[in-house]
Parts: sequence; structure tokens; C-alpha cells
Amino acid sequence: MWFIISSSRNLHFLKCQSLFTHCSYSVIIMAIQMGSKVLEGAVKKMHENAQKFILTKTQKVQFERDGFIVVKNVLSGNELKKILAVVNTIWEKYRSRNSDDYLHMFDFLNQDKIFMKLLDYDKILPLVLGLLGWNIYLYHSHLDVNLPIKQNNAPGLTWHRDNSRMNYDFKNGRYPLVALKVAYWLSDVSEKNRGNLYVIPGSHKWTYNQGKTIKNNILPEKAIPLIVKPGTVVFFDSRIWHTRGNNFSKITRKVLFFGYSYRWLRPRDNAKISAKLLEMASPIQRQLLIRDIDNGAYVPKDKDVPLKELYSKLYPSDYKQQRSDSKY
Ligand SMILES: O=C(O)CCC(=O)C(=O)O
Repeated sequence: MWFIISSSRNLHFLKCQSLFTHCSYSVIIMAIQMGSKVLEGAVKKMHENAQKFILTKTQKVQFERDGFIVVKNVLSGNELKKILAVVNTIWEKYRSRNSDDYLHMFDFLNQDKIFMKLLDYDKILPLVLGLLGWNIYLYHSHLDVNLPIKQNNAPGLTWHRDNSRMNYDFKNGRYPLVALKVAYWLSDVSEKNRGNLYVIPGSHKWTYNQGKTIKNNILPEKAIPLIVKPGTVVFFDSRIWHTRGNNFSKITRKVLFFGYSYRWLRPRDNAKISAKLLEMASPIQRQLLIRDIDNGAYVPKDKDVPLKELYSKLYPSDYKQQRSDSKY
């Protein structure tokens, strides 16, 4: 029989045949204390590691000016190998195997616990916090695998901004930064024509009509391919005009996208985060995963937003500035 015991910040599971035969109260209390210590240790480690990866002034300026930044050498060879093994299994299981064989999978976090590490990766999450602040969650995610294609079979370029209707509902398609995507490159796109992501630097500041003039299948003069090696992470503002490039190479393109936004913005997909995933999640991961938020999205309770504390340590002056305006 499993007993679920709730301590102040997390759930602990104890396995006993009967509460009074094999598990005494003192064992239970000890387990809670041990669980809390492990948790405190993990939180402390996360806080210490995150200090090494805070957003630099240069990165902030670049992101605000260009609408994207590139962070090289994030994933080690070993991490890449493990993630690729999982992605390859998913690909083999879900690929269509018809003439249009590719994978664009939402909700991929439920597929394997390895992705949880990337959700709050200590080299990356501090940058997301630096750009968006602490009242955030994962509003969207997708895993993409694209086989090489022949020139005469190319699907073409589909220039767009993310979040569809947002671009019409705001007058002239002008609105502030509310969401960004973090792309973990697993395959090598260090040359063109390997399915690189193309962006138009600065186009996050355009009106929507400026962008709508870009014809699909055209490479505008200002567009650039992101030429990056596996293990690189690209951050891009959801307002930037971008497209997937064609993959005319011999390499299958593989990339994971994590979309972060404010907790008051509705999810962009219908992903159902499984109870299993939530059970294994740390408090920070739970903040990022939980989608059913109600008005706590606007008026957060500290217990639901552990990223607030992390943010206050990583960006104390920005935090203080915010706090002087708000009691939340
Ligand atoms: O697959 C790509 O490189 C493009 C992804 C994309 O367009 C998106 O995430 O909105």
C-alpha cells in the first residue's frame, strides 16, 4: 500500500503493507524530514547553479534588439546522446511512414522523464527568468523531426509569428513580449539547408501588416538562417517573423521547442500534463507545468510560484523594482 504524505512543499510516498505493522509514525516522520532535506538540497543546488547562468547585459540587449539570442554548448555530448536516444524512439513509434513523413508532436513532455530536466534546466531557466520574470509557465511545447527532402518535394517556407490570433487582436499587431520559445537543437544545423530556423532580426517590433507582406517560399533579404551545432539553444521572441527552412541535407533534423509565457496567458496547445509527471515534479517544475491556474495566475500565492524566490536572488534589483510597485 502507498501512503501519500504532504510536507510543506511537496508530496512524499511511503510504501507500507500496513501503517501499524511495518511503518511506525517515527519512520513516517523521519521520511518526511529526509524528503524535506533532499528537497531543500535540490532547491539550494538549483539556486547555486542558476547564479552561474544569469542573463548578461549583452544577451538582454541582443534579445530586445534582434528578437533572439543563441547560447552555444549548452548540452554536453553525453546529455545529447541520452536525449537523442529518447527522441529516436519517439520518432520510430509515431512517425507516419507515408510520403509526408515527419513529426511535429505537441505534449512530448509526457513521453519521457528526460525532458523534465530541460523544462527547468539550470543553464537555461535563469535566462528565461531574466527575459520574462518569475510569473511564468510552459504554455506550449513541441518536438520536431524532419527527414531530408528532395528539392522538388520541398514543403516551402511558411513565414509566421507565433500565437496566431494575438497578432490580429492587438491593434496593428503591436504588443509587448508575452512569450518566447527555447529551441534545443539536437541535430547539426551548422550549415545551411539542414532545416535551419530562419528569422528576420528586429521583426518582433514590426506591425503585423509589415510581416504579412512576406510571401511564403521567399527568402527576404533580411532573413538569416541560424547556423548552430547540436547542443545549442536558441531563444526567440514569439513576435519575431520566422520559418523552418527546408532540409535538403543528408541529416535528419531534430529539435525540441519549449514555449514559456506569463501564467495569465492561456495555453497555446491542448497538452494534458499527466498526473505521473506532476507527481515526480519539483516545486519549480510544478509551477512550470500546472495549467489549471484560475485567478492565481493574476494574484499568485507564494507557494505556487517558487520561481519568485529564485528570481529575487538572481535579479535582485529588478525584483526590488517590481516589489515596490506590487504586493505580489
Ligand atoms: O521548426 C522550426 O524551426 C520552426 C518552428 C516554428 O515555426 C515555431 O516554433 O513556431
